[in-house]
Amino acid sequence: MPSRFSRPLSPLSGVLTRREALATLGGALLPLTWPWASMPKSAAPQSPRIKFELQSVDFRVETDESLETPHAPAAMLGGVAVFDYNKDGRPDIFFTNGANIATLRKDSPKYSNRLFRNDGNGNFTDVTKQAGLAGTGYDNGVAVGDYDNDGYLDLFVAGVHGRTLYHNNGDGTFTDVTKKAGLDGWNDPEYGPLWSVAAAWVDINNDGLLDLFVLNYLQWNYANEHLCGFENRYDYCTPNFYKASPSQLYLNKGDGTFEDVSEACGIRQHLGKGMGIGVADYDLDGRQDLFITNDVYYNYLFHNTGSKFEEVALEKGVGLVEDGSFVSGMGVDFRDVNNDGYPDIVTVALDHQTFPIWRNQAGKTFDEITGLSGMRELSHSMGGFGPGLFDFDNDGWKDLFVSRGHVEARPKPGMAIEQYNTVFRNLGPTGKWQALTEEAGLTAAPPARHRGCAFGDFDGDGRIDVVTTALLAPAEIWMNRSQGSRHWLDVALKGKKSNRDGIGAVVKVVTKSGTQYNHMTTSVGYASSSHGPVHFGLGEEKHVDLIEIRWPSGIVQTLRNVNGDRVLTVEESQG
Ligand SMILES: [Ca+2]
Ligand SMILES: [Ca+2]
Ligand SMILES: [Ca+2]
Ligand SMILES: [Ca+2]
Repeated sequence: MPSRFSRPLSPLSGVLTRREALATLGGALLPLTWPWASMPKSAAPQSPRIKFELQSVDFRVETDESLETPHAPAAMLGGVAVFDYNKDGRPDIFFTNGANIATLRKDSPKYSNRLFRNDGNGNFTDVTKQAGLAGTGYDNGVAVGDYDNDGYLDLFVAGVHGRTLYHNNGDGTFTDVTKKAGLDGWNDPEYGPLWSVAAAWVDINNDGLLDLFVLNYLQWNYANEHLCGFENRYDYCTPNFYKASPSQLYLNKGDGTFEDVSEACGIRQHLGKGMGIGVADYDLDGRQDLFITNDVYYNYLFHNTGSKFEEVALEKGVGLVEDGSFVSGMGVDFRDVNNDGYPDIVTVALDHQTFPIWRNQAGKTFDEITGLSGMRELSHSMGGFGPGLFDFDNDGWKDLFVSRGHVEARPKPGMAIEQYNTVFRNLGPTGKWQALTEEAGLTAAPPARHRGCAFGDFDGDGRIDVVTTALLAPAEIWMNRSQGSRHWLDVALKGKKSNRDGIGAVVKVVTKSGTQYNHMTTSVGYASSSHGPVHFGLGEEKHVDLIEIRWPSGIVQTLRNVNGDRVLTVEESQG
């Protein structure tokens, strides 16, 4: 373990939750609503509703599915990335895609991964060939991050028995540098070929270089597939039929190469069936922690101690849902939902399992509030893959978008295979959610087996738009057309001492209406990646009194009296 994997930082000061305050006063009674540290006055249930408008895009996920002999990977594809690859200020879209399931090779043009350049005015142009991003294998997930800090965003593509690191050359082209970087370790000497569903860029040791976490799913191979029947017809098996895999952690050496530190960091020992990676510093000690959802198994919470990761999910209350059962944990978003400064955890699962939510209790433990927040009832009949916490109506409270669909392929009694997407409006101080599907315009596309979702402001109007994928069905761009003249501020980070993307930076925004928190991460949704400025809805406030940025380097930067309704680029100060 390199010695530089250590940089103690003092916790954020001045953040005291209501629970902490109560604890200080010796109060044992806990509020039934969320412990709001601050309440933007603008939030109210009667505020403008969230509305999306469907825009088509010429892409569909090709899985090579055959229900005569279903093969597990064909149910799990669909990672998508939103990122500005050519630095023109407009976010572009990259779709991962499948291949021949038997050979895991892209033997037809229909299997090509695709890069769509955003040319403005709603035009997306397919530039896959020029960019060199067609790919070769059965690709599942994608992670965006500028690993060499040259200002151009690079791509890691995670696949079934294969993976690729693409270096962005800055001229619209990418180069496959996987081998040179030492990231071709998909064939594990102990566990065999790995099926990587997703990955996350995160600076684990705060040295200014993004490290890479690769999340692996089941041990699978084509020749020995399990067949599971239902009324004499086959469908996808549950994960219980497959063995777990180790995940991988690669330390960025700063010279274009990476070192596998999975074992030394305490990651490899925890075999899992990983589906989602949430990245946040949940205890505000300045070090990035990781939350992993595992499919029909315990979740993992990897606490970063500065020298390694300690798995603390059960002791922190997030290892299982509150009834103690395993659920099909899918994607995750690890963000502050109630604006108390502590990142909360939102995951999604299948029908009848609900979408679990854990409230971070001052960085010490988590309480599951799925029932308390109303989410249990709202999501009971839903299956989800990708959750994303963004303030879609810019009222100061992060809402939850979920790309929905069932993992199985054949309809069964009481089970919807193809589903609409849903957005859950955060009702602010009440701690409740409002589910919007048809009301939000999301029935404009037919129900589908939705998988990936990624987020960004495609048209620069300050409203966060969404792109979703679906198996063997058209991808969907959801342009945000929410009504009302709510104000907003996008904070685009430019790290100097910290990593160029500012991944891990915590941004606090204070207006007359209250205080909000968000942080920079690209690991959102299922198998997907969203790289953009840190977004804040400002409600009725046109101005921000204070912005405080806590960079991963430890530098704290403060800006005062900032006008809203724009993208504010902040370069890391000298400290
Ligand atoms: Ca780069
Ligand atoms: Ca931490
Ligand atoms: Ca909102
Ligand atoms: Ca927009």
